[in-house]
Amino acid sequence: MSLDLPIHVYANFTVATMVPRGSDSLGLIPAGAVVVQGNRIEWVGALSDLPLDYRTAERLEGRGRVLTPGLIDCHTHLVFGGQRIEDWRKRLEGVSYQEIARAGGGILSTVRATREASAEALYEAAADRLKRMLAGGVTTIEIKTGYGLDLENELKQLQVIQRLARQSPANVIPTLLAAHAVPPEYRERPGDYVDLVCNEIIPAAAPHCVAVDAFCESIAFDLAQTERVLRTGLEYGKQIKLHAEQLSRLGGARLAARLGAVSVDHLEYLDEAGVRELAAAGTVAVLLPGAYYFLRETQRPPVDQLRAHGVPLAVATDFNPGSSPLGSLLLAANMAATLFGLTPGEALQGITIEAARALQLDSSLGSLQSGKRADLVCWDCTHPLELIYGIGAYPNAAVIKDGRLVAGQLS
Ligand code: DI6
Ligand code: FE
Repeated sequence: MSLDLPIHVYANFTVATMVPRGSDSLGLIPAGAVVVQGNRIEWVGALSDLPLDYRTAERLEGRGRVLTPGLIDCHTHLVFGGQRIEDWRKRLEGVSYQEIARAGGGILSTVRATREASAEALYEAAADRLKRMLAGGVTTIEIKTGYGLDLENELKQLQVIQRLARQSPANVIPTLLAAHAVPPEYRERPGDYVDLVCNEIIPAAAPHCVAVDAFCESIAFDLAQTERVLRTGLEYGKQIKLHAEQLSRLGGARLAARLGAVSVDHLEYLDEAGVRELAAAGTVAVLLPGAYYFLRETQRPPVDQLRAHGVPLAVATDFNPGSSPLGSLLLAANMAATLFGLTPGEALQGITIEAARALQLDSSLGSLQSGKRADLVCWDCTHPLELIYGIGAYPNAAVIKDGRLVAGQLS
């Protein structure tokens, strides 16, 4: 601890530490205090136990308001051109997501718009989305590429993500998703596109991303193609993760778990054998109820089995223009409870500590514990589950990133 950094005591808050204790999944401390020095959390506990050293430090009075860790959105596609209102209209008339994709719409229509857009235009649109999410309490966000699908445009998306990382107070984690769909110029020879991804795009992108992801699905990449992409990601020292079992059961989740994936995401069609493999590998299951809702799916992920086998459950927005134009992580958490059957406590864990685990950042983020980064949100409410219970009706947030106020007001 460096003694010259200023100390702040967040005093008299209802602190949701997100460190579970017995039946209390939120690790709640009523009349709690969090001591922050510089960008680190120094101490967390009941205000009545505050060590003498901190009693004269500057105080921020909570008056019973809720303090949580900064929220973490561990799966988004925030950088894209255009929108997909036309797809949505067709789906409401009964055309399926897969039919639209096979007809050259869907992801490929966003690829066209993203290729046409300048890096500047992509940045401006994504920065605006990110700013709103930050104001809603999201201090860490994973952002994928996947709408470029060639070397130049995947790198263009990564540059935009890196610029967001530099310019936004949020902690931005870039993921390469070049294997999101087969681009039109490779329509008749998808294997050649996988060659391009493995031989050129991953090597060029590796210095600029943390993880490599793919979409294992009938409208995207099969198991063998997915395996090549993930193994190449591993060769380049990247974390791997996978969009798996969203619309059908191809076995992608099992493959990814065996390869050591940090997370597998969606999982509506996962079976119990797959659940066992996730548990054995310690892979996090990332649930994306926004896509389930927006595509009006009916197959729900096997939450009871995942819970019974002890698989960590994270929740994310999957923010993207096609299947989940969802800008609220709190609404994703509400949907995870209402539509998928997570308990409200699990849903809040899913967007804090478990989301940190899905990004392998749980040693420094995701809970209020001494030694972790001082990413906190002060909410204008008195119970932490008010965050999950509301549907688009959220308490004001004062957002603190690395010890500094970056959105809202602390008064
Ligand atoms: N699954 C998803 O939910 C997003 N990508 C994926 O593989 C959707 C992307 C899109 O429809 O634009
Ligand atoms: Fe996704």
